[in-house]
Amino acid sequence: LVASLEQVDESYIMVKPDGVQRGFVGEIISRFERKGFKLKGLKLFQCSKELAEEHYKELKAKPFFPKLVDYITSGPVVCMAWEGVGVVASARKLIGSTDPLQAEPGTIRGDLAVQTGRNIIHGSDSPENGKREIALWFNDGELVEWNPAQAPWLR
Ligand code: FUP
Repeated sequence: LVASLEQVDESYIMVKPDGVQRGFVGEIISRFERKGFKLKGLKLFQCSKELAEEHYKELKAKPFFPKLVDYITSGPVVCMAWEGVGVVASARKLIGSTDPLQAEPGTIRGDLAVQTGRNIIHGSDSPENGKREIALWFNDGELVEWNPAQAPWLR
């Protein structure tokens, strides 16, 4: 086995309320599994206004901030922690541009969404924010360290 010199990162990925309600949870999880990333945490969760405001605190001054908080708290979200080489940048490619009309076909937003304010999925924008957001959305004990290579089922 060749040791990878690449950075192993963590990304916080979240299916937003519209993605959950439209039935895209399975498809979104599947895209990350197929790419080759490792799931470390997963839950369905109704988020509070306070948590939504903390998650998006860098956008607090934006005119769309109150609507964004209303949107994220409007129903359950699916919270995920994914690990892998370059997962933060790679997830953003899989997800596509913030504005789904600019997102390329083949990306999650490009295939499944229309409006920026209803863009079905969140992905961390830096490895630092990946760590920050996973710590914000998950409690200790909700994240699992495991090694898929040790699974004997396919051998
Ligand atoms: P992204 O990293 O692609 O999620 O994009 P941003 O962090 O720039 O924006 C976070 C969320 O704010 C977007 F997913 C949707 C919302 N948003 C708006 O509603 N209007 C805007 O003009 C920009 C962002």
